[in-house]
Amino acid sequence: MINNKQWVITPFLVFVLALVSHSATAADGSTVLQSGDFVGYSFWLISMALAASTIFFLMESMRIGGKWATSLTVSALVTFIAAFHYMYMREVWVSTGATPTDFRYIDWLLTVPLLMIEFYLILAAIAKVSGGIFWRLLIGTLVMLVPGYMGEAGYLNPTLGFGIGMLGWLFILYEIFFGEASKVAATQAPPAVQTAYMLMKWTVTVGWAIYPIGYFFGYLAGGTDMGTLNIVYNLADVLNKIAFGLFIWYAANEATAAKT
Ligand SMILES: *C/C=C(C)/C=C/C=C(C)/C=C/C1=C(C)CCCC1(C)C
Repeated sequence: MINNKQWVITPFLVFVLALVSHSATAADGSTVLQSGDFVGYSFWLISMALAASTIFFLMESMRIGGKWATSLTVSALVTFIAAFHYMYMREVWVSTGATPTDFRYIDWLLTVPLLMIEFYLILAAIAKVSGGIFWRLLIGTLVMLVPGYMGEAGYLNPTLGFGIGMLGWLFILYEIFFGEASKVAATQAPPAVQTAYMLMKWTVTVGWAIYPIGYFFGYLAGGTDMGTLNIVYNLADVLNKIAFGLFIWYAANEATAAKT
């Protein structure tokens, strides 16, 4: 059943996305994707996958609803924000061949805290959890990203920025592997939520490692091929943003079905 809300939101989204992607075909031809530009292809692929995921998560948020509505809406916000940024990044790459580092960090500043909050939200959907989980994960993200940006942009020594950023990431990993969040998940979560938590936790460990590795090769180990680095980042975001949302969707679906 399609309800009123869905009738309003779906055409709105299609309109916004059409508007943004329009700019990708400028009249002078400079921003047209060249045949054989595989990095450019990967930018297109992820932009569209993110846009489609946004519609999916929003529709599912309204269908499943209840205690899971917020987690699914946040998944949609993550893919929506990233879809927008990717459309701009794609243009930067296709028209100049430059790496859109600033856009990536602006995107991360919004999407990474939202991804972290998901750990709190999926636990809050099934148990009573303290706000401490929320705040620790949020602070961990900022400690990871802000010095990382300052190091890449030249406001801070690159090694120092990297080192502080790594501590932020380790702090996050500690919380989700051994901290309060992990204890709530292990003792109170139904099986589907435990599975989702486990998959999300490993995404933050393995999937997220791509970014510090890219930083390391790009800034500390004497430079790397920017084309390859961009493809790797683009594919990593399929796991880190879209699959991450799907893990939550799985938990929402199963936990809701188990009750009815
Ligand atoms: C959707 C985008 C995501 C999940 C981006 C994640 C970014 C990181 C995990 C970045 C991590 C970094 C460090 C751990 C050390 C300092 C350098 C950073 C910022 C690249």
